[in-house]
Amino acid sequence: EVPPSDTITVHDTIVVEEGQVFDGEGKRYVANPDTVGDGSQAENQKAVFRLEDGATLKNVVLGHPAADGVHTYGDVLVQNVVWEDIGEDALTIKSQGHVIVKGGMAQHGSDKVFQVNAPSTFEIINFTANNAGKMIRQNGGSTFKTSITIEGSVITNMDEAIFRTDSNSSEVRMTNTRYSRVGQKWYNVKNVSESGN
Ligand code: DGU
Ligand code: CA
Ligand code: CA
Ligand code: CA
Repeated sequence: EVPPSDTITVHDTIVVEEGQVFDGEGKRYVANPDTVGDGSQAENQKAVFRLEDGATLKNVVLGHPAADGVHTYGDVLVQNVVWEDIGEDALTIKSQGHVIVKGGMAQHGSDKVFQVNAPSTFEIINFTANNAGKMIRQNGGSTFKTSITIEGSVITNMDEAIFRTDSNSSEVRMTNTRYSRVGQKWYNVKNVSESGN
């Protein structure tokens, strides 16, 4: 538990510039609901963190309200980041890249945890996801390819699916992962491989 004294209110999206590392040192970041977003299901809220190409975000706790969470632009690393209460969604891949989420946890989302809005390689390693609609959603109606790997993770209480897509070319590989109550698990995913789950 992060003490209230270690909570930082974000009034304007924090931009982690190209190639930079932002280390939150375990502090909790919450959005100013008036300037960033209230964490409801309203679209067009701002991100708490915007990660440019080559950025790393680590050791951050996102508290309520988490607005539109984390937005990624390119190849980024998200390490040991905890969403205590997912906002509109937790993280969105906004432009093409290789996104790695390693360690950390996200819980209590009304709908999506991870939103994929651009072609990508998306690796989720040693992550815990609990209580949301779906863990991963490729933007509805989009037909680009995303290649997803889920490794060594724990996924519980998804109403609808682990991954939902409308794209015939997208794929998921899930290994060494424990899951329960995840709805239909794969929703319209044409290319699935699983081992050790
Ligand atoms: O087409 O793009 O829910 O990124 C509708 C919109 C919607 C996105 C998405 C997101 O799909 O806003 O949060
Ligand atoms: Ca949304
Ligand atoms: Ca969103
Ligand atoms: Ca929530």
